[in-house]
Amino acid sequence: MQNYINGRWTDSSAGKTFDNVNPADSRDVIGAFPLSDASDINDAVTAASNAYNAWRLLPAPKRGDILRIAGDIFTRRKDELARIMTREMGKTLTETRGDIQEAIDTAYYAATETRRLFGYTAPSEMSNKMNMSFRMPIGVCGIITAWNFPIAVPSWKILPALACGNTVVFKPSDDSPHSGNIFAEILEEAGLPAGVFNVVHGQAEAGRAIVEHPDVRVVGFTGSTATGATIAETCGRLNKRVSLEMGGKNAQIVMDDAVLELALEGVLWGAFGTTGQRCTATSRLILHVSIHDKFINMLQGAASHLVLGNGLTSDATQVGPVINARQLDKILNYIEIGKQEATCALGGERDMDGDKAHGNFIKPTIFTGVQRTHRIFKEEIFGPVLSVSTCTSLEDAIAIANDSAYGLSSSIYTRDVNAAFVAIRDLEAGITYINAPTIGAEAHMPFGGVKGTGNGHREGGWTVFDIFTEWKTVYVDYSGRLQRAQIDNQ
Ligand code: UN1
Repeated sequence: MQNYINGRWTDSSAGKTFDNVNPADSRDVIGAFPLSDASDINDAVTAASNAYNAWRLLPAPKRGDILRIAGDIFTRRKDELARIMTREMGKTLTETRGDIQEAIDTAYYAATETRRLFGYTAPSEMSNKMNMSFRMPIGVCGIITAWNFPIAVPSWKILPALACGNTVVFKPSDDSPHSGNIFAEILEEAGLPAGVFNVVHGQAEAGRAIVEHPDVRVVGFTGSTATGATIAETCGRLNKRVSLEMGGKNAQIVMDDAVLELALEGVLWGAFGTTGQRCTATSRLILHVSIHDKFINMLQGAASHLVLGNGLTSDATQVGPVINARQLDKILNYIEIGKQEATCALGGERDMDGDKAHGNFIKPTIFTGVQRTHRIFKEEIFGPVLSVSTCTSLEDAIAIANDSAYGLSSSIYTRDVNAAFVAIRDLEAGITYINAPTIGAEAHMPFGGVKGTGNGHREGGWTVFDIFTEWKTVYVDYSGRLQRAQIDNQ
C-alpha cells in the first residue's frame, strides 16, 4: 500500500512503513503503509500547488461533474468498500455502508453546489456603480482526520474543498489508511487531474509537516482536542485558516413524560453504536429521578443483549471492537476510575470470549450514580461507556448537560413541546436532537460544536463552503468619473 502523490502511487521517501491491523482480530494484518515524513509531505504539497491554477480556473460546474461521478463510483463500490472499512476499523457492515452513504450524499451535494456557490450583491451608495461579492478558492488544503468515520468525515472536507476549486493533501488516520486510499482510487477514476488530490500516510510527523508547510493555506482537522489545540496554535502563528472538529461529552436527557421505549432505543444506538467511538456518541445519560430506576432496569436488560463480535465474520454483530491497544488500555483505565467514582451497573470489563480474545473488545459498560465532579462525567472516553446521572427538573437537566467543557451534540426525550423548545434554546451544543439520539447528522446540514469541541466553523451543508473559500468584493464603476464613496457622500 502506497501514498498517492501527483497521480502516482509511491512509497515513502525514507522507505519506512507501519502495519495496519484488524482491531477485531490482531492476526489479520491488512498491510504495511508508508510512514511518511516532511519530505513526502513537501512532494504532495508541491504537486497540489502546481495543480491549483488549472483546477481553480476550471468552471465550477465542471468540477462538480467530477464529484458527481465520484458519488456514482462510491455507490457502485459500496459493499466492497464497506468490507475494507469494517476490516480496518471494526464497526459493523451496516454502519460502514452508512459511512459510505454519507460520502455519496456529500459528493452529490457538493456537485450540485458548484452550480450555486452563491455570492451576494448589494446596491452601491454611488450612482452608476455595482457592488458584488464572490467566493474564491484559497489554495492547498491540508486535511487530517480520525479513523472512526474513515470515508464520511474526510468526504465532508475533501469534496467541498475540491468543489470550491482548492487542491488537497489528505493524511488519513494511521488506523484507517486503506479507506484513505479509496478516495484516491475513486477521484482518479472520476477524472480528477493529477496533483489536485494527494494522499500521504503517516503519523504525527506527517501531520505536523502538513500544518507547518508554508504553502498549505487551510487546515481541516477532525480528532482529539489536545491535537487540535496544537494545530490551532501553529496555524495562528502562521496565519492560516483552520477548522477544528474535536471531542464531545454528549448528553441524552430523558424527562419523566418521555416515551421510555423510544428513549431506550435512542441511548442504545447513541452510546454503543460505533462502540461509542463517535465524537457525537452519547456518553452521558441524564434521567429524571422519577423514571430512573425503571429506565436503568430496561437499559441493563437491553444493553446486556447487545452482540459483540467481528462485523466481517458475523452479520449478528451489533458492537465491534475498539480501534487499537492504546484505546483499549485508555478505556479500561477509565472503567477502573469509574468503579472508584460510581456504581458499575453493566459490563466493566474486556470480552475475551472465543475469537474475541484476539481483538479489542470491551463489554458495553454503564455507570450509575455519576456526579458532576466525577472524571467519567467530564472526560471524553471514546468507547462503549455510558455515565448516568439524575435530574429533578428541566432546568436541572439542562444545567447538568451544560456542565461540560465540550458542546457538540445533545438530546432530550420529552412529549412536552414547551420543554423541547426551552432545551433547543438553552442546551449549549452545536446540535440538539428532540426525541432522537445524539447521533444522526445529515450531510446537508451544518455539523460542529461549541466550547471545547470546535473553533467556530461548521462542516456539512452550506456552511462548509465558508471554510474553503475567501470572499472577493468587486466594485464596477460605469459612471466614467472618479467617485470616492464616503468622501463624496459626507
Ligand atoms: C463523528 O462522530 O465523528 O451523526 C461524526 C453522526 C454521524 C457523524 C459523526 N453521521 O453521528
